[in-house]
Amino acid sequence: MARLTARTALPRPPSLRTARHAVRGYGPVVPDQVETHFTRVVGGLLPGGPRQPSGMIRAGSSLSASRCLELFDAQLASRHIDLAARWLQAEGAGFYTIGSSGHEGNAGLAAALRLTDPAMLHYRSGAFYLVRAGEARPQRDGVNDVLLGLVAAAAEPISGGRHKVFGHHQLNVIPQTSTIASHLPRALGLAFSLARAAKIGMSTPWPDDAIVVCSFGDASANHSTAAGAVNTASYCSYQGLPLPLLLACEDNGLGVSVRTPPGWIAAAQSGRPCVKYFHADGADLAAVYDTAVSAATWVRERREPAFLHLETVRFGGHAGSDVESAYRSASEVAADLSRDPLLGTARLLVDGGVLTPGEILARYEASRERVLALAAAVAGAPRLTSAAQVMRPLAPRRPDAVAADAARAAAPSARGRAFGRRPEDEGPLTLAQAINRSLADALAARPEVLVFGEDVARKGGVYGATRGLLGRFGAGRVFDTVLDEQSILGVALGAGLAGLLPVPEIQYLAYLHNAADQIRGEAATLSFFSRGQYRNPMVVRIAGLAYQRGFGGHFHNDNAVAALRDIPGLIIALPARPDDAAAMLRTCLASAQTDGSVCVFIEPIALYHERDLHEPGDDGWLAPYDPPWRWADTHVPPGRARVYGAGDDLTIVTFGNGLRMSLRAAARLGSAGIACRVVDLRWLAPLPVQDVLREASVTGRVLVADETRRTGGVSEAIITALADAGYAGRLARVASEDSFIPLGDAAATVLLSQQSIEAAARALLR
Ligand SMILES: Cc1ncc(C[n+]2csc(CCOP(=O)(O)OP(=O)(O)O)c2C)c(N)n1
Repeated sequence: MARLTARTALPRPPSLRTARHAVRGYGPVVPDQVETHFTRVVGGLLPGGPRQPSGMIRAGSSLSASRCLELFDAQLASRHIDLAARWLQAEGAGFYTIGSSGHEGNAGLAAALRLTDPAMLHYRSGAFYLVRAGEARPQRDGVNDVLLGLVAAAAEPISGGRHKVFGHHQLNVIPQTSTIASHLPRALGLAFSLARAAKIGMSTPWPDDAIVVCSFGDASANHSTAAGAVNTASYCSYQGLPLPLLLACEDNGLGVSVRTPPGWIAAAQSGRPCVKYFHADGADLAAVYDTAVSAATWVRERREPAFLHLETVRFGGHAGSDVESAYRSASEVAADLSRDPLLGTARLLVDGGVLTPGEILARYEASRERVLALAAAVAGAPRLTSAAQVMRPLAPRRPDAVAADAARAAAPSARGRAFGRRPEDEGPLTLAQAINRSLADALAARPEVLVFGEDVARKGGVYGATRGLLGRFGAGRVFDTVLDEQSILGVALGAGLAGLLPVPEIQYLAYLHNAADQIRGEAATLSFFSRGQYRNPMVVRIAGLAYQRGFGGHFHNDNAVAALRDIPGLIIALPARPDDAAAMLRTCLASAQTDGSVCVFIEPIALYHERDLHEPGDDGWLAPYDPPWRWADTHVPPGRARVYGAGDDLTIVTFGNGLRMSLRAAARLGSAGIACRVVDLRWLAPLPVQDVLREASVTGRVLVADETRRTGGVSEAIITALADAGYAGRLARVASEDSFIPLGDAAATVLLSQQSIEAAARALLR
């Protein structure tokens, strides 16, 4: 205690904010209750007996004394990083204080795994990260990595100052967002994909016997995202699908202030089919290590999932800002002190004759000094200072490479096997047929493509868009999934990470919404938070929009795209015509494969089987399928519109079903002497702003015909883009109502129609 008191009197540097480099002394770091308890109890320990002859830390354990000492060092450093985090924040130099104190038993989990086992870590898995860093060759100083994260330094190795995460490419630690449990579907998907890649003869960045580890908290285990992922792991394993996934729940009994009912995690997780449950006391490093070795061996050898339940405590509240005394009594907090994992390891080391109590305290003190000195050294590290710097890794784009890749087809012999009759010889196709043939071409040309979703394989899709693909390409590449959109997207996230090219299907646009975070929070952020070191290419096909005849109701006729449109970096394709669909699907696949893009491909259901444009039987909505030798010429880059007609009176800007209605309206308006040009956006992101501006300025009269909702719909963006660019001509819009879509004929009352487009056009020209 005397030493701690003395340290608080060390001279304070002039100001950490200006101290860019290492400082010789540092400001007061006041010992807290946990530290005081630790030093007092260790100081009172009696020296232990002789070392185990086996070299292990205690009889019956497989944890060696030397490894235990290494892990103790990681635990000490992790504890002191938490201290440093609060100190840095108090000094105005740090931005993150959620710590790992009380959870340091997870060092034993890290030690039970291999460096090459991909890990997605809970934000309290600090000791795990430090152990991993120590295993790299050459060794990394994981402490520095984490400290750089706390101060949002641009030099931080994974996110480059964009977020405080545990992650490092060399360490196979994939960074996670702060959305609890959102990483479990990805972990599930990666485990699935490691096995699936082997089955279809593809390699991944990880060894064949790698296992995926994913840690999370006890409150997080209740989140539907976690529950869904665990259920899907169980569901897959139950069917005999290999799924090398180790789920590690770090159970401290609290989710911020809310108590997890005692025994809940064991009760909820121990009886799941085909998910083996393991339990260990997180304060007992040897027990954690031994149990984790058993769990990892189980997963590795059997390729079956396991749930490792580590009981821990949480010291220091949820975060630095959390006033724990508001919801926990002092005696309750004090009762946890005896379960301090550092104390547990100190006892192991003393009892095992490895260190004396004095040596433990000296080690503790040395670790403290080292971590705080490193913290002082990073306190002034340069941060990101411009939007350009921040956004650089958001969505890298290489248009030329994408164009080249989009023109890549399978060899004629492989195409011959994929198609009985070549699609270019079939004559004009519908939208659904064009998508189907394009998917077949993609499966033939790109061995890493997987096509999956609800009902996509045996049934061939609700609308037949994937019909016949299972038979031609096999169940390894075309498969039905469990009915859980989060898991479907999770499989895509993991498959992309594993180097595959997933093409998941969301059966209806309305059903994207309960899983949108897997695109918004997971897929779209990975490149951003890893400076492009990790990416999850994917092309998510979504059947959507309204106007289905005889098949109504909101959920099958959803026209809400706002939840997608504001996701940074997302590519949103919305083809209306068969030829565009084929070319744009190729673009999306190439963009995903080349740039790692996250692409959403919205397919207008009502146009899937449409044949006609103006008159029944005119076949005006069909289009022939381009043979591969034309793909380079017909390439459609993201963000390029298509223009129909060259009328000088009015520019109609539209997309999707609105295109067909607008072309019909334009024909009628033309008969009345109003000459229109119709712009099909084709891409909702990036929006073809330049094309719209060009076509708008020709006529000086713009009507936006938007089948999405008036509020949050696409027309808002078009009109804003025109205003931003200084467009001074006449401007109007007609959109669907801010309503859900009712069943039956009533749907027409709230939707954009050909009549409303025509009427708005006439009004604009009046
Ligand atoms: C989806 C989501 N909801 C809410 C939050 C806010 N939040 C952050 S941590 C947390 C508690 C998590 O508790 P637990 O999973 O037990 O982990 P612990 O912090 O106790 O280690 C909450 C509610 C969040 N990050 N994500």
